[in-house]
Amino acid sequence: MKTKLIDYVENGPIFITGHVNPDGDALGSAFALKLFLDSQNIISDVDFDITTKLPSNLNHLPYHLISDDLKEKYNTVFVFDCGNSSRLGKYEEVVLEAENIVVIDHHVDPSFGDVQIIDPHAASTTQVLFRQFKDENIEINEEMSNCLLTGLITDTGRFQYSNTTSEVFSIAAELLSNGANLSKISENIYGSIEFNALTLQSKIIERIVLNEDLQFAHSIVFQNDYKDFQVEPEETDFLIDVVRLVKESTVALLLKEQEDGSFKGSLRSRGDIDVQKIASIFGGGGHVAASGFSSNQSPEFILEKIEHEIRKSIWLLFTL
Ligand SMILES: [Mn+2]
Repeated sequence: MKTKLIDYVENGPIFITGHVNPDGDALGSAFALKLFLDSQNIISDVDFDITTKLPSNLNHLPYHLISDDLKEKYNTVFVFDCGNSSRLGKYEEVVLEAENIVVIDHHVDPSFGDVQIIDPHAASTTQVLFRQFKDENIEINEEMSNCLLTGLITDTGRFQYSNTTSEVFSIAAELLSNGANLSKISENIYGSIEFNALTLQSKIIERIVLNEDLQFAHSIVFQNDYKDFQVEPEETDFLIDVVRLVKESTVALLLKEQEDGSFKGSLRSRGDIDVQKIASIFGGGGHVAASGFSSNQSPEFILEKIEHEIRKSIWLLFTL
């Protein structure tokens, strides 16, 4: 089996993508590869299933590289940060029909792909891609470094989560030597929130409920809130971070109502409770400390299910 990216780029046309409504890691890794291929005069298209808009706090990334004219068929596709093909959204078919599917990821055991370059212990997909670039002696220029660093920053919660290893810092150091601008990226992602979004945040704080027995904090955003505060839904990814601040909680949940009335849940854990397990009851997934899911059930039903699962986990931890 070939394990070099460069071995696959001859079989065009090439498509680069990642999970639906991509985050800093999916975007950063996809753009880094696109920039490399561009530098080699290798033609490729990059796009994602974006149901709303790309978030403004990641607009230091080269958004202009997204192709607006896609082909019907691609022979080679590169998929980033996507553990399950259903997470490709509208591009699932295009990807699965390709001759070569190269999956680069840090999710546990992606369920598709002819070639999988994966490390579930890596903090970010950009970390996996960085190693791949190094293995293949690919030069990582300033722009590529900014892209790779973005995934590293967002997926480690700006170098704070437990996945922040010494290797993460070594990679970050090398990206900085290559010209990556840490302070500019951090300021754009975390240091500035639109005033309207900040007032919406105060509403979300007001709605936080703490279940002290279960050490579980949760809050909720409704479609009406987006209208009332004139905030675009894609600008609200940071809201879970304020819910997880509650010191008395080990598990945090933010439910976000979708346009069709269903709910998306973001789960965070800072203890021994595996939120990936909890998300999986609703068919969702992610990582031990951060996961997500979608559900057509009512918030009351979702909360009851989650509380039941937390109670079970606590009981299991106690009896171990
Ligand atoms: Mn990721």
